[in-house]
Amino acid sequence: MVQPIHMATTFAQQGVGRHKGFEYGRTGNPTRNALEECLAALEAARHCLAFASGLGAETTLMLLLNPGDHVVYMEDVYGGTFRLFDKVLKRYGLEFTGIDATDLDVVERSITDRTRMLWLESPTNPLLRVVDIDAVSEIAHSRGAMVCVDNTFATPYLQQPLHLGADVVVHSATKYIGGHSDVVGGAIMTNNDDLERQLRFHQNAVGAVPSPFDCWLLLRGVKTLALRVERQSDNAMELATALTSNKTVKRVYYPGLDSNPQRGVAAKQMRMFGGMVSFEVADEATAFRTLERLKIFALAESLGAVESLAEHPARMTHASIPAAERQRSGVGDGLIRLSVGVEDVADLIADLEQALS
Ligand code: P1T
Repeated sequence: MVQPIHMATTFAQQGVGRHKGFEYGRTGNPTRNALEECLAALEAARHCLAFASGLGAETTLMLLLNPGDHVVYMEDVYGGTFRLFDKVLKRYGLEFTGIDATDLDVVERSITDRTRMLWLESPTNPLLRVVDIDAVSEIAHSRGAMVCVDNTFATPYLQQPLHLGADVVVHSATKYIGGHSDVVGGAIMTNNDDLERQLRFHQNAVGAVPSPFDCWLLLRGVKTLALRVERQSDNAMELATALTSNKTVKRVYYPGLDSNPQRGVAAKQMRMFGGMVSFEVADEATAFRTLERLKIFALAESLGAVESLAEHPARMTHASIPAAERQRSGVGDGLIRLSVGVEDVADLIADLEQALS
């Protein structure tokens, strides 16, 4: 019932090149294989490759591209993803254009002859905007570009982008897949055999692989994914609704609210609306004061675990995005992001209300 943790870094061979599937720990490991099989099944994918972190997975995927290739990305993405594109990969000749991918005309216009990939997050971090994965994939494919969806916020339980037309899915497994704030990990899923061969080569060549113990923790955590995410989604829906009637709150971002313009797309492609909620207060000082007053929500980066967390994107998770760009994509100084946990929702609402009072 429980996968062993195979710590071996190397495996004895019966003759040179004759072995039972494993040679060297970076190349392959039985615990990692078990994790990859499990995560592939969750995304209903033919292939999964596990990595040491979400960014390790993203970097390895992007190294499949060549200098001069163009990537169009949804402008509202995790700050670390933006930093990887802007500060690292641009130096290797890749070109990036950030767009509002909720507008299909903008998607159409942003694709050039050199566009190889569209990079989507849905729901996005931190504004929970929802991109129509099916519609964007159709446009991208008609122009010869592939679609990668960072499915971290939705989880494979709520949304399966490969079924919606995407070519590749990436995850920060650190979040909902692990679920307990005790392991950093990443994953890539695809149904494309050729892409899998290239990724498998790069996984070994680049070496951003997870430890056997980390694979074991992810296997353990993911057993309760559905239970956790259902509870978190229920809690988030109630909490977002309560926030809409709080007078200190200027705006609530949650795809499940009737007032959300993307609710229809979210309902079409997601089972529930997820455990992340963001909201705006008047300014940075009010946001800081609110965050410091919270008692049940911990003030911390990251998300997706059983414990509720709150953070300030502009100064924390998205601080690596230049202020002007941040403001343009709507991540203001009064924005607070919540990762809603599995606690009693009445306690969570009471905590927010006392902090906002
Ligand atoms: O932290 P890491 O496992 O490397 O994953 C990076 C990453 C990728 N994609 C999304 C959507 C993410 O949210 C993250 C990491 N995000 C946080 C740490 C955060 O607090 O938003």
